[in-house]
Amino acid sequence: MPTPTMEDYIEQIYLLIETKGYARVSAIADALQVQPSSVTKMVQKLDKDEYLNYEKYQGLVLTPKGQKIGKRLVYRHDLLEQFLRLIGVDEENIYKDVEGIEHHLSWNSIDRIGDLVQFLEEDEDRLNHLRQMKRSTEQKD
Ligand SMILES: [Mn+2]
Repeated sequence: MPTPTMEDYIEQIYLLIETKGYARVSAIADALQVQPSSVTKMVQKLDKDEYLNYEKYQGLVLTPKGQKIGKRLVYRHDLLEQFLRLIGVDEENIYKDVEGIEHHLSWNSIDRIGDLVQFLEEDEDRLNHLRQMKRSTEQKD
């Protein structure tokens, strides 16, 4: 299993490849706000662990194993954002909160949150009820 840091890299590399078609060391460094030298180091480790193939000056490609986990990590991030948004968390907190929790939940919890998101979205009344609760809680604060 990849560590949280490895997960962040695989997630960003997958996103970059999905949106731009390629992932350069400099773009990964920007996305994760780390030094390019740290990216090179981690990319070499991810290559060794068979998540990707890295050729200096030629860029990198995810292996099928890297693609599979990358897809799940991006799904998990998006699901958690969707969940926090649905329950009424303020927009300014959503990204940071997801980055803080995403590595620390089991896939079991992710799946149950997925069910809950579906449950809330299925019926407008459920969401309205929740929004009403939010309003009355905020009035008390
Ligand atoms: Mn993330």
